[in-house]
Amino acid sequence: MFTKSITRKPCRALIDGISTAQFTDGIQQPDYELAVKQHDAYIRTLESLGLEVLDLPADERYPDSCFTEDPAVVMQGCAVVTNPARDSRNGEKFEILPALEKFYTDDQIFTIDAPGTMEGGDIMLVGRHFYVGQSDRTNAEGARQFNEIVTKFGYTSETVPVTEGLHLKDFVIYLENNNLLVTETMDKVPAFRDFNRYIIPEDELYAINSLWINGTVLVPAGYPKTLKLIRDLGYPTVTVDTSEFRKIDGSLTCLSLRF
Ligand code: CIR
Repeated sequence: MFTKSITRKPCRALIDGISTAQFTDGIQQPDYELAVKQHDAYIRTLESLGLEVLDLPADERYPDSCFTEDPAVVMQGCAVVTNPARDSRNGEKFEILPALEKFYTDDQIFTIDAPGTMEGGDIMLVGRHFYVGQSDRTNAEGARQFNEIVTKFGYTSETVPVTEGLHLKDFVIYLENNNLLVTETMDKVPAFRDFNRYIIPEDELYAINSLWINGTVLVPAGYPKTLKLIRDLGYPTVTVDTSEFRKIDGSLTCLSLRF
């Protein structure tokens, strides 16, 4: 069960966030005002599911800083400050640290250091085992350092190649109860063979990044097939509109740290 979350308000510079969606899908820059409303609604949803949310102030220096999932990985008894791969995001690691210090002592906070890179979107926890996506953002050295840290706290980890795009959790997500939502590619990954795997259709791939919170699943608004699939699996669901974040490749898990 999660009891806490760390989020950060979107900044006006959000419109200049890193985006592949704008090129591949021909969509426009995000609407800042609408993004703020969607972010508020997201926080209200987390609160309604029992989380106490620390919502950090907007930081105009970092267009993508509302995606607090990336500069840290949090778990019971340990927090890892990552080393975001892109220059425009790297400084977010310094800004997330004071927030982590509210919940973790100095001996519980670790860092991924160069030449290691890592972003939290590549890290998926199942029980006490981490799947670490090796992607353009998380390299082998980052994964190695992460493994060394988390094993001290009774966790294990293994790497999984990310060959389709940004982060691991855009292509596979764990919904507890041994259930995974996957792409066709992730469906074939040996590391996932013992899970119940549900392939999300091509036209709804964005909805793979749904978010389990204390038994309920948040699903991005506008993906009816995925919503039905998740409901048919027996989960209560809440739809959350993330249209403005999608324009800069952001989705539900990216918008918070949960622990
Ligand atoms: C980026 O490219 O870094 C941001 N525009 C999107 C980050 C999304 N984060 C995530 O999936 N964890």
